[in-house]
Amino acid sequence: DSSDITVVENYTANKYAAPNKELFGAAKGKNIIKIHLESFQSFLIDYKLHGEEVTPFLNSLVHNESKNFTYFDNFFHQVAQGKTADAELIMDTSLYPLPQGAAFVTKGNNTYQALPAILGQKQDYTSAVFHGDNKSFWNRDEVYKQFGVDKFFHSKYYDMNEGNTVNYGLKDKPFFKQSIPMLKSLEKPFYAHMMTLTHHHPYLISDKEASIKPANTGDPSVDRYFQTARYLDESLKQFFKDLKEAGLYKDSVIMIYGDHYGISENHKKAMKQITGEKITDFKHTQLQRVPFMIKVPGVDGKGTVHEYTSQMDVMPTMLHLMGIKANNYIMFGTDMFSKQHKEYVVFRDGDFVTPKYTMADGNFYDNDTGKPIKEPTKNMKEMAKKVRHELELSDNVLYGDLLRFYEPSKSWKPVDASEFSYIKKAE
Ligand code: GP9
Ligand code: MN
Repeated sequence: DSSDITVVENYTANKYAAPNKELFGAAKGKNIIKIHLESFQSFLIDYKLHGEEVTPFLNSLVHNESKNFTYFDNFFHQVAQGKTADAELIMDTSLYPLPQGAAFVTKGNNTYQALPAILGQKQDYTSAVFHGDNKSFWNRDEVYKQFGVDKFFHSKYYDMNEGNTVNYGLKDKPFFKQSIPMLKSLEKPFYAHMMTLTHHHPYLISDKEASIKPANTGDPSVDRYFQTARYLDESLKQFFKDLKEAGLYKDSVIMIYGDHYGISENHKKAMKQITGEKITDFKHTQLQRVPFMIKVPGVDGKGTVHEYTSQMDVMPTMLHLMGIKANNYIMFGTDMFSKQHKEYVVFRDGDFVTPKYTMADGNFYDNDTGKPIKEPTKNMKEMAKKVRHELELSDNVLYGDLLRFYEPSKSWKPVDASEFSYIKKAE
């Protein structure tokens, strides 16, 4: 009931990290372009295959050649069975995914206080999602209404002819190309979420479009993983060029993230060849890093930041950049740029990572040596308990639909799902 939300509120209020003064409001009123890198793990960054960089364009952003980007090299995904949908949930609500199923599907009619709705209500942002797949995949066309997403450009908005599609849907190059006029059509300021798709298991690409040879581990999906990553990298390079030509680059926040792993734990043998190291439970957990990088107009990029961060932290970070206090809402993450940012990364199964040690498959490991910690300290055990408690509180929010009972402290109007529709006219 409504008293349960008070317990959650007390917890998140206590975890809150106050904004970094230099950045609070730094991106207020700027367009936000959020770019989803499907199945992209951080080990691809700077990786060389056959003596070549796999993702030269992303590497150039990481190395801050434009002096604009900040890259977090210790950023982790936190998804569970909901995969892409979980990443979307975590980043737009700062709640944990569910232990079973996808909240997008099973809790698609819940009340949310999501980033698109907050930006819409407080700063008159238009929010839009771009994705070349059927609108009902992952129940997006229902849950986006609860999130307050104004426009959803799905498969019906794109030319999905045979040459343009592979695997789940639209190829990334035509996706970005065709998205430009739709992006231009949005009322400003906008919050646009561009969701790529080609770099998705089983990593299908034609010989003609593959510009790097597969790896040669003998594990076909691992071997092709590098080819679709290269294709994604090329599509991004083209998108940046097109954004510049459209006059949408300079004055926009650009945020790039990986949604989850692409190589599951069923490929440990091949991954040993790729990384040169045996894939222990510890190593597997460390491989759950995905890229996170951001450019804020008028703010110098910081290059590479080593703070331990996760998808959960994105929403409070964005709110603070927009000049909106994150403690007005229920959020389990903390602002990545805050001096008080909480440096522990929680996974759905109760495992977690801190800068010094890691819990992997229920066991503690030392990050420096990768060896098990025989006698975990009292602090470590308490941390493990805290992590499970935090997951339980978040689950209570979703299972009990508790945000129905929570009134954000400043001028909040509950989202009315019936005001949104994603049916394309003449569909
Ligand atoms: C489908 C795409 C893939 O629209 O989001 O989802 P995933 O399989 O990665 O969850
Ligand atoms: Mn995905």
